[in-house]
This record gives sequence, C-alpha cells and structure tokens, in this order.
Amino acid sequence: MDIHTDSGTFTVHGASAVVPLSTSDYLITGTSWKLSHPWGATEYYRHGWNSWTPTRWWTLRREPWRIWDKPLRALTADDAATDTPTEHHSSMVTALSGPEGHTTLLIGAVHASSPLLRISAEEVVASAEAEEASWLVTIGSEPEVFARYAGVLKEEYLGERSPLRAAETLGPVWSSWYSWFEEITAEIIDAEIKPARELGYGTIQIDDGWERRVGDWRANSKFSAGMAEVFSRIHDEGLKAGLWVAPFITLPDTPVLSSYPELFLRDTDGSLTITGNNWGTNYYALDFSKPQAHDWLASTMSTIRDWGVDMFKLDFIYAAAIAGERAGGMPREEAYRSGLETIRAAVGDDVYLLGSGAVINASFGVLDGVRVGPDTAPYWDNTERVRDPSGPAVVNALRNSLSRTWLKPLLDCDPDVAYFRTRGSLLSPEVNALTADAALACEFAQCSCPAAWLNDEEKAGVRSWTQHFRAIPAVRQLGRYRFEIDGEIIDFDPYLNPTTRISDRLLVK
Ligand code: 9PG
Repeated sequence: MDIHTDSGTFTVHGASAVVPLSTSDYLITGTSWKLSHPWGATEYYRHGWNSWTPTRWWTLRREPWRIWDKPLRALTADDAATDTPTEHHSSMVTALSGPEGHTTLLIGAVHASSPLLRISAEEVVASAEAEEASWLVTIGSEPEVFARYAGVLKEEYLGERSPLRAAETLGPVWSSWYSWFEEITAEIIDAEIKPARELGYGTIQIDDGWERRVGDWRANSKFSAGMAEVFSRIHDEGLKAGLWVAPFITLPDTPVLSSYPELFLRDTDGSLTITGNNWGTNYYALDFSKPQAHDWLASTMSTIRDWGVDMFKLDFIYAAAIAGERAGGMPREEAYRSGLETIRAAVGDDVYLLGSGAVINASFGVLDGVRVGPDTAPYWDNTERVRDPSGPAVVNALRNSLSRTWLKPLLDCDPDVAYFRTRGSLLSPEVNALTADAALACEFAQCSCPAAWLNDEEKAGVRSWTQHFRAIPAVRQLGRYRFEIDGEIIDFDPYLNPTTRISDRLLVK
C-alpha cells in the first residue's frame, strides 16, 4: 500500500491491514512490517525504552545515539534485548523529518508488546514481541504528529480518565536523593519538614537509604521508630509523604530471595536472571507470570502504604520486563504491566505513582507520572562517562526530559530535580536557573536542596519557584527545546545544541 504526501511516497510492506483514518492518519496492524521512505539519511526521533534510556532527535548520518561500551549500564538504562551498535533504533515510536523539516512522519505503537522501530535511510522496520500489534502512522508538522499520537494513546489507555497530576496532588516535591543520597536518617528528614512548608513544598519524598536492603522493605536502624512515625510528622505539618521503593527487584541475600527463590525470574538454564547492576552488585526481579509473585508484591505494597504513604517513587521497575523464561511464554512487557496493576490495586487510586526506570510503553493508564530522563547531578556534564548519554548530569537529564514532553497528556513528565544551591554543587547560577525552568516546562517541580544549605537569596529563589508552580504556569512548547512559560521565552536549545564550544564556566567538572 502506498501513502502519497507532498514530500514523496511511502510504501507499507508486510502489514496485515492498513486502514486510512483520514488523509494523514493510518492504522496499521502487524507484528512485523516495514515502511519504505524517500527521505534518505534524515533526522529521526530516538525514543528510549525506559526512563533513563537515551532519547532525542538524532541523525542517520552519525553513529546511533546510545550507551557505548558499557554493557552493565546498558542492561539497566537501555533495553539490552534489542540494543545494537549497528542499527539506529527506537522504542515504541519514531518520527522522520522530511526535506527542510516541513513534514514529519511518525510511526508509533498503539497496542504492542516491546514495540521496536529500526530505522535506515531506506526504510523503517516495525516489530513487536507478541501477536496483534497495532500502530499509528501519521503525517503532518512535528508538533501535530506527536499530539495526534499522544491523543490516540490517551484514548486507548485512559479513555475519559485523567492521571493524578503532580501539580494538583503533590505540589512541589522535596526529595532526599540529590543531596543526602543513601546517608539519610530520621533526623535529617525531620530537619526538612518545617522549612519545606515554609519554602512552599507540598510533599517530602524519602528516597533510597531508609530500607534495610533493596528487597527487604523494612525500615533500617537509621529510622528506628519506623517510617509511620516520620510520615505522621510530615502530615502534621500539612505536607504529603512520598517514599522510594524498588519493589520489583531484590539484591542477593534478602529474606524474600532466600524464602521464596521460586518467585524470581530465571534464564532457560534455571539460573536467576541478572536484571541489572547497582549498589555494587547484580540484582534479580520478580517473575510476574507467577501468581505468588503478585501476592508477595500486593502484601508488601499495602503494608508500606499503610504507614501513611501518599506517593510512591517506584524505581528500577524495568527489571520485571527483562527477557527470561516466563510461565506460558508471557511477553516481558505484559509481565511488567501486570506487576504495576497489582501495585495499583494494592495501594488504591488515591496514591500517586511515579515510575523511575519505568518502561514507557507499558506504563500508560497505571502510573501517574514517570521520570523521563537519567539522573541529574550538581554538574553540567560528566566527562568520566563519555559516550554514555544516560550518565548522571544536568545536560543528559534536560535533553532526555525535554525530548519527551509530548507524553504530558498521558503521564506527568518528571525531569528530575532542579538546583538552587551553590553549596555542594558545581553548577553556575545560569544552569541552576535552567533546571528550575525545565521543571516548570515539564510541569513537575522537584528539588533536593536541604534548607540549611541555602543562603537567603537561594531560599527566596525556591519560594518564588514553588509559588510559580503552585499557580499552575501556562506552558506552550514553541520548538523542540523552546518554551513559553507565562509569557516568558525559555530556550534550552543553545545549551543542548551549542553551535560553539560550551564554556568551561558551564562545564566546570
Ligand atoms: C536511588 C536512585 C535515585 C534516582 C534513581 C535511581 O543506570 N543506572 O545504573 C542507574 C543507577 C541508579 C539510578 C538510575 C540509573 O538512580 O533514578 O533518582 O532514586 O535510583 O538509588
């Protein structure tokens, strides 16, 4: 079947059906099909599999945009099952930019398990890992095609429902991660509660460092009175309580792994599947083709919710979608989604669920928000992690997050924390301002600067930023990296696509 446009003819090969929905939209069914295109080595949109996976507009004329030569990081921050150094590929959706960028053609999965697009100068090959995949092909201007695709996904996964919105339910979030990391204690959190209210935050989110061990979700000795105690003090101040948990994974040597080893994902040879590496060790994931894994998850999550949690940051959840031997050949993304559904049923609809390391394609309609980029850091770029766009750095977090704002109708897009402090940071005031604006552009405000680390001027900056966010700013996207926020133009492009060398003043490191 041929699709004729002002910018050339596209031909669909090998699809089960092509249904024109309008002169610019086509619904295609097929688990493996391709579209030949006349645009040669053009620009294309590379969408990463999980929150941290490299995402941006890129060009077929260069090497693929990916994590190079770091297999353990690629296992965590990319889709190891499909990643290849030789082919340009994109998860769930891609778009090609036509001559002079006037026309864009988007191919996006509507309903498909592990949808993948492999892109070359001649064709785009679409494939999925389970039968009955459906896709949208849409042609128009760049903003139009992404908006149409988001609209189709919204109808498919949310219907009339809307996700909870951070702006309305959480307010600005103070997170413990990007200042204290795992060194948090009950006293450190306590010290933030009153200042947080005064600075205009709505939620205090306790990140990694409260649990006995990843996989053993009981409070450790630094929170000896238990988490419910801390949460009640947060609630007493009129704030909401958020908690980090990575409920799909376990490190070696945890009670759940030794008592119920049969709940965990295995390879064909029966050994535990290594689903990632962090905290200095490999980790394993629950196998959600097993009903008992759901039972353990539901009871763990409802116990934690009952401590008084209003918001969960569900981290490293992609691990449940790593390839392995599942009962009945359950597709890996179906297993992942069923785990999320179990969490939602266990904690109820009023708890805000933020995914991190989340599989974007399999999270719609269950998660309220997702981290849309890799970790940020108090420096612009990470020169120790060359050829790794998933390495912690402001530039990597901004590039990924701002390339995914089209997802906003479906999910809140968390660009990671903004910085206001000078203490413990290599960022210039200019870059601090950029991170604060990125939060407003993404409509998700989060910061990790401890109140005691801020001088008076920086505190005033936090206050006006939280107020701005609470007033729900009017955000218009004017270009790939250009926004209008309450009438003010914020252009990230000169920072993300510098035409000359970026000054050492920004780089610092
Ligand atoms: C807590 C942290 C914070 C942070 C999360 C996540 O690709 N990686 O190896 C990788 C490691 C750690 C990581 C993300 C990616 O950090 O994004 O905000 O919650 O866990 O341990």
